[in-house]
Amino acid sequence: MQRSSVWSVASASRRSSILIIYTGGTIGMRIDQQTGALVPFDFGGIYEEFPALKYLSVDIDVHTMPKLIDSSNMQPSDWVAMAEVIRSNYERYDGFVVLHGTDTMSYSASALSFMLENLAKPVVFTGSQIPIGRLRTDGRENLITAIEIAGARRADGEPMVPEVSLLFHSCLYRGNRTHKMSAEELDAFSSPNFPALAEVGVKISYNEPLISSAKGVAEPLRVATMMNEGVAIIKLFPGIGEYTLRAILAVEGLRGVVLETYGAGNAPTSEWFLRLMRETVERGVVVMNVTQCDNGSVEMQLYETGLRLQAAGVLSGYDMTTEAAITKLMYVLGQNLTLEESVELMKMPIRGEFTLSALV
Ligand code: ASN
Repeated sequence: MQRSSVWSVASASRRSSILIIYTGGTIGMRIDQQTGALVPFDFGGIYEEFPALKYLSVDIDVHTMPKLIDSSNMQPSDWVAMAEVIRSNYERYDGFVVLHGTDTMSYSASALSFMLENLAKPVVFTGSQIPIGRLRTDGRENLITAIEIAGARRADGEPMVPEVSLLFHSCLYRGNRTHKMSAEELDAFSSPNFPALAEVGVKISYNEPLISSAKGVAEPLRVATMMNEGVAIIKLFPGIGEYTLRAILAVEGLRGVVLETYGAGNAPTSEWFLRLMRETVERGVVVMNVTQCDNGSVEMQLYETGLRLQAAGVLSGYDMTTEAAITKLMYVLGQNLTLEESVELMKMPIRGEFTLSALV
């Protein structure tokens, strides 16, 4: 660890200690000089590689996960492993930066937002589109900015962003509001229904009223380690067949479904479809309605096509992303709760994952 007396983090009077949790992804790739192939970068040598980090008012340690993965291989067991690293280092550090592949980063950030109960410290996810070992990498800026945000404090010394967030390009978003929207652009993430928590320009401008406060967190951190994998995402399309849908919904152990519907939460009103939905709900499967649209909220009261779905017992996912809805289902159904308790939790925003004003 290296020290510097240079002050650069907004409103911090003492140095922050940050743990970087490196999970893999493009951000960690550099070119092997001998073979020319992309190989994982050793973040242990972070100060030698990025001397500029010395000018941030933070002390940095790095925890490299035992197996570095392309995030397409991410599994709920990896989320548990990440959450455990945060739990076991929670008292020692002021904030955490998770270096993660971009492909499933929104799923992981959403999952961790639910799994880390009573979180009162920053957990900032970031990654890159171009490997850190390439000249034009976006990883360097993303990494440095994420570290700065994880270490930033408010005027009263409280952490600036004590929640699970995702920093990419020039925006910091609430993690469970994000979606990877581009396979090519450097500005690869969106937060379709919630404003950015901070905008990164010459300065980092925090949107403080939108950011969770650590003040109301009275209980110690608790990590939920059971994620129920008996869940499915079903995207409707004109022509979706009864046998196909029936086969998916008949899967043994199915406990929750995210149904991606049209527009404001609309679905076909054919007899077979609604009967199948009703039967599924009556079997004790929690069915959440989210929209296929890029933004906006489910409002099942708006059209008959939504009302019929509501009458069949399908729950509104309001303006939740699919990523937040599926990981929240895994988290809620992983707790030892009754069906009624699970349904109640799904109907409430528990980590700011949907907008209360959209409730009617
Ligand atoms: N496939 C990579 C990953 O998600 C993509 C990236 O990180 N840009 O790990």
